[in-house]
Amino acid sequence: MKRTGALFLAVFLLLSTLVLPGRAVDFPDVTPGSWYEAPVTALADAGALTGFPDGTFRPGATISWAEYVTIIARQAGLTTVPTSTSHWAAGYLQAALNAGWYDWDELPPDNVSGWDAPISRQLAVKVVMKALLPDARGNYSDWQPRISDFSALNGRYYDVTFAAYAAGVAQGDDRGQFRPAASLTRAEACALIHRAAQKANAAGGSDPVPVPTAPVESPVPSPAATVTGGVSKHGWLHVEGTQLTGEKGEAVALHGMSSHGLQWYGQYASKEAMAATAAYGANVYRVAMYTAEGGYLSDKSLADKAFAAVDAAIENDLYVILDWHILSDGNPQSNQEQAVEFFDRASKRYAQVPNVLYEICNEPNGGVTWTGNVKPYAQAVIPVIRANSPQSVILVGSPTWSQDLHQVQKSPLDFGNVMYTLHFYAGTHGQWLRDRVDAALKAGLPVFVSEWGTSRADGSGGVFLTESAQWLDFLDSRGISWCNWSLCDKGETSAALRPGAPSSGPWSEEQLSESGKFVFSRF
Ligand code: DCB
Repeated sequence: MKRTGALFLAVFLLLSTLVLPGRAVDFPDVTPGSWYEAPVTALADAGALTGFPDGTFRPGATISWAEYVTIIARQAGLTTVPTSTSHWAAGYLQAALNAGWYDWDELPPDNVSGWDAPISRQLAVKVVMKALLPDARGNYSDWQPRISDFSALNGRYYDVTFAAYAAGVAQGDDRGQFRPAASLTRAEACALIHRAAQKANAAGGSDPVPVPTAPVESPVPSPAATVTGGVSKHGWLHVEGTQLTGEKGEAVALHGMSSHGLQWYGQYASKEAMAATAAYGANVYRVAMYTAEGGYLSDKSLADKAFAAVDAAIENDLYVILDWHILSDGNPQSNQEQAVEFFDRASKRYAQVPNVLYEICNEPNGGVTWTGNVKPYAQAVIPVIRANSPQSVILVGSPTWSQDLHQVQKSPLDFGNVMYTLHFYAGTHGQWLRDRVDAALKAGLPVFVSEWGTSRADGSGGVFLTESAQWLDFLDSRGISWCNWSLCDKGETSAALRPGAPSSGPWSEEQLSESGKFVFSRF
């Protein structure tokens, strides 16, 4: 009896996934004439969704990650890949991850219970756009003002959200809200996916889009015979006017790589990896010590990794930036005590060492202001560093992921040897941000680009080498220092190395990504 039951169920499930061409699947709980009837029917007819074993669709139920990604994967014709996980959607989820529809820190592959949890709207939009309309674009100035709860949107999803609005795939509710962190119902998800599928069909693969492509040849310079590095040449740095300056009064611009998160890609912060960048002409390395996201706050031993990386840079005669990498913890004040403690320890350890620059807050974001949050934080942390290491140069971020120099300008800090960081991603930030840099310089703010990428602001997309070259020419003409995000082999376009590249350089041309070749040629 039990067996027959199981067999019956198996046959039933099999039948329920088989869709006869041209025949609409009738779900008893899909209301005829409702706003979601057409999308649900179309996706069911296309074989992208099957409903539940009892024949229902459950339009009002919240959709999970697994359900959502599976529908899109079927719609897009993605082939499952074998995995060792027994979850029913594992093959599709792994394939979607491999295809870059989402990132492993958004849905960890080892957190199977998360697969059955609701997917948020911002992630739902990301997945459907990456899968069906990867080339769509929308811009900040058009769409930011039309999203009434824009401040709730995680910056990682700006680009993809603007693209979805511009393509007519995403739309706000009747109050203009996107509600990025909320879940979606199964009916809403189908409507979203169906709209994207229609747009994708309309685009029809017919147009070989004449994208203004970047220069294809990215010259790989041969590593210099002698590595001169920087510190033995320029000694202790200081700031004169807006210019970073060496011991003998010479203008200095630092160029080099930033690590990715040490908790994930610490192996690329090796002495050999840094030496390889120095051989291409780099004279600085940035050590990105995340605070949240599995970083220092939850694992204090990350400080030792960071110090080991700083030591490796010193051995390479490189300047080195010790970066308190706040990101999802957008307000630096939330962990000010830990920052004070960390920088006290670090600046005691490196008190006599001219190599080290301190970056006290990577990217404040999420509704913080300069005068209300970042400035008071800096006023608390800087004196602690100065007490131990009076000469060191200190880098300070600003709101909106270190883009808001115009706020800083109205109320700069009263300390010498401080520079303000400006971060940009060439596929997202253009002339308007360069104009902001010029205005800041004019107002007397020393600017340091401690992080920039050849990709869009989420670390992927592109690469945008033409735009990157424009930015670097701009920085060069103003003597501004920079570090590129990032020296690692993650499968994202901003990474300088291709997946699988060894942690110790030098790397072959095949092991460098498009971005890596370009950036190394610009040291
Ligand atoms: C910055 C962060 C940096 C982030 C890069 C690219 O964030 F400082 O940590 O790196 O820019 O987004 C990315 C990695 C991913 C990783 C992710 C989360 O490349 O592999 O999964 O961090 O740890 C920015 C910069 C600018 C903007 C938004 C972000 N912006 N952001 O202008 O909207 O949301 O992360």
